[in-house]
Amino acid sequence: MPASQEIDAATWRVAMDQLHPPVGVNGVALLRAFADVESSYGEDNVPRYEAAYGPGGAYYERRDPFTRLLTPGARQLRDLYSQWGALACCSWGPWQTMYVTAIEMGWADTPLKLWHDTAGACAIAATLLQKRIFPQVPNGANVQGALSAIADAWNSGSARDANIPLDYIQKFSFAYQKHLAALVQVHEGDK
Ligand SMILES: [Ca+2]
Repeated sequence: MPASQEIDAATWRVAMDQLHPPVGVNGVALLRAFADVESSYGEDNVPRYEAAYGPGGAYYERRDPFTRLLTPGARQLRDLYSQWGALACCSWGPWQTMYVTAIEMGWADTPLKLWHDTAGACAIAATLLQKRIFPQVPNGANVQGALSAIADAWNSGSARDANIPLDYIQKFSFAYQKHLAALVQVHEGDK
């Protein structure tokens, strides 16, 4: 297990350049809150095996209901599994990003690098938010509505399905407010 990874200023700069959050939402507070909720801010960033992504799991076995052929996603998981075994079915790093998700977001390196390269993992988390999460925020949502949709999409994969992880949304919203307040305090201190 590596030493806990401090998330430094350079890491945030990498991510901030990529983020265009919904109006009224602070991108850095978002990333900090997810790192907080997912791994106690990098203190607890051990890889976690997600059974749904491995042999016998729902994503690994998913087939087209008509043709019975494996879906492209299932084929991709199997390719990664043949290369990395169980490492391909884990979430990694301060943001606990699934390896396959990181690959889809442009990660071109190993699972272990996703664990150890905090700046790289932060950039991938930012890309995930930008490409896959923000587009799920309903038009005209207020800030709390946007935060709820973002937390729902991050945790359950979709903000538009029946699975609404209320505990996670609440925990995330609390962390977001905490990190936002800390950012404002730092900013006020600059004056
Ligand atoms: Ca959902």
